[in-house]
Amino acid sequence: MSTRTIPVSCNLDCSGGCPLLARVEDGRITAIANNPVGGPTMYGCEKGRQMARAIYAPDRIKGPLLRTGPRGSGEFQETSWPQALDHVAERLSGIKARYGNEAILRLGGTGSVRGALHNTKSLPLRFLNMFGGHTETVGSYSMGAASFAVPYVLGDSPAGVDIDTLQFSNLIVLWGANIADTRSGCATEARIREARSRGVEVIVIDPRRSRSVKSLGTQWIPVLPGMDTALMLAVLHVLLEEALVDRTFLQRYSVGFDELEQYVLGDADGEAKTPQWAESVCGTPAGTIVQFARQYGRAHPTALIPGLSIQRTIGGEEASRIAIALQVATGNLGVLGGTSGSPIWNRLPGPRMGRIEIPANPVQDTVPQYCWPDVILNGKGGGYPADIKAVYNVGGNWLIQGSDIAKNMRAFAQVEFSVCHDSMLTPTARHCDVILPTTTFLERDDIVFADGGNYVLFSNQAVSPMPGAKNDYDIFCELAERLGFLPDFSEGKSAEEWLEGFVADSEVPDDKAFKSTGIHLGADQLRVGLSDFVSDPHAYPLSTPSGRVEISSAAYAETGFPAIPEWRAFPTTERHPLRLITPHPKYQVHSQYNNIPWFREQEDQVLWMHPDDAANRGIENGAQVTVSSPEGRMRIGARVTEDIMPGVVCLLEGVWPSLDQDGTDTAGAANVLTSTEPTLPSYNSRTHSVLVEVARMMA
Ligand SMILES: Nc1nc2c(c(=O)[nH]1)N[C@H]1C(S)=C(S)[C@@H](COP(=O)(O)OP(=O)(O)OC[C@H]3O[C@@H](n4cnc5c(=O)[nH]c(N)nc54)[C@H](O)[C@@H]3O)O[C@H]1N2
Ligand SMILES: Nc1nc2c(c(=O)[nH]1)N[C@H]1C(S)=C(S)[C@@H](COP(=O)(O)OP(=O)(O)OC[C@H]3O[C@@H](n4cnc5c(=O)[nH]c(N)nc54)[C@H](O)[C@@H]3O)O[C@H]1N2
Ligand SMILES: [Mo]
Repeated sequence: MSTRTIPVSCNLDCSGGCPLLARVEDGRITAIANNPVGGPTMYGCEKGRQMARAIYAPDRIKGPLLRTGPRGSGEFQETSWPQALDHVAERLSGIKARYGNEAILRLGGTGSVRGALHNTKSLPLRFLNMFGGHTETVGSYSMGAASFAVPYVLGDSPAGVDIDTLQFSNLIVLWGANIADTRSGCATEARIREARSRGVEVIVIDPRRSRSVKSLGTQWIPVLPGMDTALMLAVLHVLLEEALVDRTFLQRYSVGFDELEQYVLGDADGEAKTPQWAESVCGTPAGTIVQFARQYGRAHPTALIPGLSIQRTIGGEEASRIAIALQVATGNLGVLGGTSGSPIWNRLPGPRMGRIEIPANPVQDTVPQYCWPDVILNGKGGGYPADIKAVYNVGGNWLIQGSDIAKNMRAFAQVEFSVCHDSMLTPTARHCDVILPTTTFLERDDIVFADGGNYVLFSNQAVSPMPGAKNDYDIFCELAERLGFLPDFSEGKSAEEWLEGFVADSEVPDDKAFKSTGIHLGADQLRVGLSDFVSDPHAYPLSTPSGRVEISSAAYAETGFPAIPEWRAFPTTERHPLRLITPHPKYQVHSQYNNIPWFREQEDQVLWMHPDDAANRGIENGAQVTVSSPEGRMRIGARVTEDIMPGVVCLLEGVWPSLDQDGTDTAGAANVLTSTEPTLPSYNSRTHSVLVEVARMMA
């Protein structure tokens, strides 16, 4: 029997590549463990360690499929690779000839998004742009509102910190961040635990008592979803009243605080943003706000770590802006142990390394990602730049991960042609015309980037591709050959040659060591973004119009929203008096692995509900309930628990739906309830601003 231990990396979309070791016996993965090479703080989680269950899952697609029944029926016939590829090439050429390249919409991208080569975003972009272009979506499900708003405040300087700098924090505030589940880098949880063991206070601000509160033993401050801006205004009110604002810091590094101050004090609109005011808006007790603000104002440095959740709301743009203002007002931006406050708080460039290039898209017009089904359904008549006729989906399951599943199904039904690369027959794949089965990332070599950390990983191929599956790269090469642009697409290189070229074009000194250890660590692990600006704002100005942090932004005001971050109301209605949040599952990345029993069984899919809300509706723990929103309906079991605030209900995202005849979901697929109406002005996701009603099911 041959046994090998192979350095690999997780390539899932949870903000970090984690260094792992795969044990391979007789060509089969038998175990996956942490790779100790990254030191004790860098470790993976069960999603990576149990990944073999996904690789060997019986429902891996075993060969190309052509649809035979109605879309979504699941009726397909198996076909050969040459036939499937001929068919795709022919249909794409036909669409291009009849309607132009803008009629092709690219969907997906996050499946394997950290790879230098086998990247489910870069490869289809390279392919489609070389084919003559396509309609591209802009913004993102993850952090669209923040990506839009933060540059108005900070310009384009990387505003992240290396996670190891948390060793120097005196207070850590997880503002809508649930690190125990969502990871946000492979060392984040370890660094927070380490801080706890030093006696540092960690505070979680969240509508629910999340696993982070429980497993990290932190303080929990409840807040109604989407109301973080209001809560932050009240925190500022206390800081101002108690002279805990760092005026020197503000003056040196920012513009526009006086305008925000007037708004906080109520000079601007007659309403002081006091803790009492905030209590009525946010559901957070006024006394708790005062206590928290004092603690925050006095502890220095404070790492304010916003989750991306706070900007996946109506007004998420403002939450992103005011969180930065708080860190400036308390002198915590750009200092060791602090953060910028941006929800994109951990992104700094990693080690220099080559990667597959994306040529410019000849089709200039773009459409908002969050509204892709509206683009398909309404086209030019609805004010969008193109009439979409074809969908090219690689590494995405947006039929169910996009908001409003019923609308997404209508959109898929309307296109003339759709193709999907995936390893599993996802609900999105079931609605496509052609499915091309792909490898998963342990079936190929790749270089894997972390989102923020100063390291890069070499993930060695652990096993041969599963029967019938091909790498996305090879699929695109074969299509490019049929369409006449293979020499441009592949540049005559094999996958191995691409990877060798990337390493040659990198700062990695020894490619053998890189492959055999699986990691290259950059020299400095304690980088603080914006520290040069803080050391000398004249020598290192920001790229904002003023060169400083723009707490008030004239450029932002041109979007039609106020120059300063103001709170936005999102009132409940009589029909839908509860607020639904749909956080990310611990044991899945989104919808990935939901079809695999072990992962699905780690956590019950139930609706969390506060005892008061349950009692008002005659609902007992474990009862079956219906959840309804303007978009759809679901039947599900209720968990009655004090772990969630009154007025809020919670359902994990990522479940594959099971729809009744009338469209009611019985599996717990969150997006039957959500809406594609975006937050403005960024046109991005608001999946944490959803109103629903819950009712007991009659026996
Ligand atoms: N295990 C796992 N890890 C993941 C992912 C995954 O699917 N599974 N997905 C990855 C991806 S792509 C992303 S974008 C990130 C997402 O990272 P986040 O957006 O931070 O994750 P969420 O789970 O949506 O929310 C985090 C916490 O915020 C709370 N919350 C919800 N709404 C609000 C609000 O309005 N205000 C406040 N203060 N709190 C709120 C939720 O209850 C939850 O506990 O996670 C990444 N990590
Ligand atoms: N209600 C609600 N909805 C949400 C969210 C929420 O918080 N609440 N979060 C949103 C967020 S932040 C995000 S990022 C999106 C994510 O939504 P999606 O991008 O749809 O994410 P996944 O479900 O992970 O789907 C990725 C797909 O890629 C496939 N895949 C993996 N590796 C490869 C590969 O190498 N090649 C190919 N071809 N395919 C591969 C997987 O099998 C899977 O089907 O969901 C969003 N949807
Ligand atoms: Mo995301």
